[in-house]
Formats: sequence, structure tokens, C-alpha cells
Amino acid sequence: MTTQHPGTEEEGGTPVGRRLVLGMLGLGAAGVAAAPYLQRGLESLLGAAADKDPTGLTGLLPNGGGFRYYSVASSVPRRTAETYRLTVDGLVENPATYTLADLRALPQTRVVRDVQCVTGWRVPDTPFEGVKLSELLDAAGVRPAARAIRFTCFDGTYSESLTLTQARRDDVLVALRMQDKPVSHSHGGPVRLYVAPMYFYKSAKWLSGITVTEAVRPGYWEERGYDVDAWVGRSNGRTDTPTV
Ligand SMILES: Nc1nc2c(c(=O)[nH]1)N[C@H]1C(S)=C(S)[C@@H](COP(=O)(O)O)O[C@H]1N2
Ligand SMILES: [Mo]
Repeated sequence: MTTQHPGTEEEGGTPVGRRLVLGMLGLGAAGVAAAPYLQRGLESLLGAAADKDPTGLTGLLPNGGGFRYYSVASSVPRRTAETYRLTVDGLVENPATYTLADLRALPQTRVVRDVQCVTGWRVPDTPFEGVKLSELLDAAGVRPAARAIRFTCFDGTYSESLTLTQARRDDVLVALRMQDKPVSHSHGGPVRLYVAPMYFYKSAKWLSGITVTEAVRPGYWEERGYDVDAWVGRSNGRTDTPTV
């Protein structure tokens, strides 16, 4: 049985949702457009609203830059440079824990590709930068029996998976930057996964754990019917995506 991925059913209800959210914030669409000098304050206000919105509706507001905000958790704790940790464990010779500074000190790779959500929205040519997942796996020393990776998140709920072969691709990043800025809290910062060739649900936000496993263990959306092999255009997501 497939549970609908958020956003799938919201298209028809978009105007209502948008009015509702703007109403909740005490803003009108005209006010948003007419006060560019408020943009910075507005962005943090909208960011705060987005952080509390499991529906993705606040992602329709103008701070999203084409992105829609998704979180399956109703609230997500903030992690800073001081408190963030990423653990690498499982079938490895050298389990490790990285701080944000540790990750920043490693070679950074930049990948610029279209972001494609399985529900149809797309953000073209989006730069991501960070450490190649393959570098962290090499540093950990993957054991011969290993075939897959399980990713966990500090939202306490979401998880993802990749085969080891997919995880070793050059366009799979442990991303520290997105759109030439540090990954914001709403976008899964300070560190999210970026799996460029696959639908965006593979790009786990608020990444906190990388566990090397013997076999694929389906992640959050995969347990709910979405493909583990989520190649854009070649998996069970919507294929009627915009072509321009
Ligand atoms: N931890 C976590 N990661 C997640 C999700 C989520 O709900 N929780 N949603 C996924 C989905 S379906 C999409 S489309 C993208 C949305 O990323 P954005 O909020 O930066 O647009 O994050 C993916 N990673
Ligand atoms: Mo998505």
C-alpha cells in the first residue's frame, strides 16, 4: 500500500492553503510583494512557520525559491556548529564521529543539478557542496560483507537508504552548502544528504547517522511504497514532470 507523498494531493487546494498560511501569519500576498525591505525579517518569520509545518504548505510562500518545505516530523531540534555530530558506524573498520568543523576541513565537492521532487516540482541548476559520501566510506573502511547504507536523521523519524554502489557515486554528497549558502535549518541543515540523480526524497535532511549494512533497509518513504532505486524519470514517482 502506498501512502501519498506530501504535496501529491495539495495541488487543488493550493489557493486555500496559501491564503490560510498567509492569514495565519497576518500577511496578505500584496503586503509580501510591497515590502521588499522586510524580506529578511519575513524570511525568518516564514522559516519559523515552515519549521512548524508538516504539510509543506509554507513551501509555497516566496521564501522557498521554488522549494517546498517537507518534514515528516512536526518539529525538529536545531543543531549548531557546536552541537552537530555525524556518526559513521556499522560494517566498518573505523567507526567515527564528525563535527561540522571536521566535515568542513575535508575536501569539498560541488554538484550543480536539477532538484526534482517526486510530486512534480523542480528547481533547476541548484548548487550543492560538501563531502563526497564515498570519502567518508573510504575513511571508515567498509567491510567486505557490506552492501548498503542506512541514513538516519536528528528529526528522530526520517530515514533513507542507498545500495553501496549508489552511495559510492561522485554525485552523492554529505552536503554542507546549498544554493551557495550553508544549508539552512528548513532545508535540513547544518548537514543533509544530496543524491543528485534521484528524486529529492532520497536527500535526507538533518543527517545524523550513516550506518553501513549487509542489505538495504527501506527508508521512510520506501516503507510506504516508493522505490529504493529512485532514479529521476525511471522509478515509481510521477513521471508527468514538467519538461521545460
Ligand atoms: N529528514 C527529512 N528529510 C527529508 C524529508 C523529510 O520529511 N525529513 N523529505 C524529503 C522530501 S520528500 C523532499 S522533496 C525534500 C525536501 O527538501 P526541502 O525541504 O529542502 O525542499 O527533503 C527530503 N528529505
Ligand atoms: Mo519530495
